[in-house]
Amino acid sequence: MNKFVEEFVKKSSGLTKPDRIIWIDGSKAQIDALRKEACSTGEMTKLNEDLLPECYLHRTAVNDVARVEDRTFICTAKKENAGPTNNWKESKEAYAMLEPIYDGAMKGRTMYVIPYSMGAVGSKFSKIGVELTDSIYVVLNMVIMTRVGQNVLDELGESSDFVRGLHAKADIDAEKRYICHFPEDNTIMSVNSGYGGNVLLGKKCFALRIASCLGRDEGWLAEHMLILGLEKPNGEVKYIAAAFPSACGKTNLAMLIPPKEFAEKGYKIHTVGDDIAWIRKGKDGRLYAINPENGFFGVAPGTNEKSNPNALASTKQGTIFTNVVHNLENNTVWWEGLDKNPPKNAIDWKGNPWSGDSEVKGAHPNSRFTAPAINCPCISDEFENPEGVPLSAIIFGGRRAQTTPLVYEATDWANGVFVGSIMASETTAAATGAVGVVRRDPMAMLPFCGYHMGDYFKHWLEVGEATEKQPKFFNVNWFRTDDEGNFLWPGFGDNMRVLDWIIRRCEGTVDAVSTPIGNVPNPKDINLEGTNMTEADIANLLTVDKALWKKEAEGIGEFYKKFGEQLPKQLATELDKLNNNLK
Ligand code: OXD
Ligand code: MN
Repeated sequence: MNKFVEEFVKKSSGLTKPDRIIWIDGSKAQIDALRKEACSTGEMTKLNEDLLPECYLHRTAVNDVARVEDRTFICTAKKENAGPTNNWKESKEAYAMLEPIYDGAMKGRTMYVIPYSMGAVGSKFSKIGVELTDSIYVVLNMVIMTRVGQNVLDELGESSDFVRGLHAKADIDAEKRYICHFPEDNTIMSVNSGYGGNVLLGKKCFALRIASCLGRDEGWLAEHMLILGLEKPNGEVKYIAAAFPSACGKTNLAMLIPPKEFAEKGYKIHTVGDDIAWIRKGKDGRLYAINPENGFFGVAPGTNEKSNPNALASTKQGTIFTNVVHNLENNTVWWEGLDKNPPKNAIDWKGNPWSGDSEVKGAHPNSRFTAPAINCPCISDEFENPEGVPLSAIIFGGRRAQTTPLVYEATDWANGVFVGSIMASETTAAATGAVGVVRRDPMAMLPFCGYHMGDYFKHWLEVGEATEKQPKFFNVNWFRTDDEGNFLWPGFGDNMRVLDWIIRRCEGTVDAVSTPIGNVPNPKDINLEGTNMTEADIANLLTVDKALWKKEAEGIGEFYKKFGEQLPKQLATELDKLNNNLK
């Protein structure tokens, strides 16, 4: 027992007034009992034990289906600590505002105390959290997504060094929904939601927003990145971390299946993580990364045997499905894009009778699976390695119909940070075919950076200065289209062809062509074996249109103005260099 944890539980239960308090020890018996209880109240539904063993279905309230960026706050003493890209509240005012909302919120309910570790228990990378919640759904998701149990408290010992999280469902009132982070107190308060990204406090709230602040103070990086290992035919494995905004294919890239021609030669991809990377310098001067999570909280629609067989396989056991279709024919689940056989007799994500002939979608577009990482057929042997994996390359990427080539390489670390800082993703205005609206999303961290983004860029630059053996930076864009809006690049497994070039650049075994924005491949160096694409197609995907980039540079200049004095000089210099190169 840890007196700081006890104090936190006492203070929080004094406020929320639960009928009972249960400590989660992570044992199978306790988890099974909670699953039973959740099924008895209708909070969860047990699925077909033969087809989906130990799998459950849950439906959230219809007004509570996604992360709520407009109700997510960074609460600090001073506004400038949160910076221009975050919603801010003064800490004391935020606590005072939250208090009446939490007061008595757990009356008639049970408070569960979840001690959890982000990262393998005992690794020097890892951090401990304690989440208090009145939701069994949250407990059972946290058990999949993090390492939960008594061993975490044992590891914590007498230390006060843990992140405090208080979640209460309250009335799921969207008007009183708040996801508040107090990085100066290592505290998270989430109320009036039951949706994963808002309530599984280990994920975005701790592992990105709070951890980005811890990383700033302790000299490491908390990033919205997948981590994969690329095994070459000689058995050597090279590791890559890659940041993409949500819905740009991180889980698919992390679990990529190489095209036949590569697989036959012995190329393989090993998944270390699909969403979050904690990165710090190792003794040998290289950067090492861990995935602090223990499961995948993936988007279900579009996941199928072709797009991502490894993700699908990961959901076949011990998985919680949220807001998908309940197939009553065999008590399993279905979602749009799973296969071409929607069930005839089913219940949709809102709980209404539904069949494949219905006009409306059966699964919510943001319906999810929470699956144990260990289920993934291509999970890396290094997944639990407490030392992490050494990074050869860091990739940034977004969804751009135009402008950004299939792949380009930054010229050095500062230029790489610049490339990450100007990341953007387009929304497609499909009806008119107009060019999409660009949202700048630096390093895919816009919704997740817990402090001033200008300082975050500075921190990235400082980490580079302290790193003797730096990984190389690249930018990719799988989403370039032709004039009719057709994708020019097949994506999915074929992205292996780009990863192959990236690794060869890291090894110095292939040349590149200099452009105003960085180095692009010679088209002949992208291995097209087994495709019907030509070198000319690749050349077309690699063009750097100066007129478009001049417009882009203007947009970057506008965006950078937000950061005022806190924009690091090196980044302003990088923008000047880009403008000069474009002259
Ligand atoms: C996200 C997620 O929204 O990973 O980025 O859930
Ligand atoms: Mn994410």
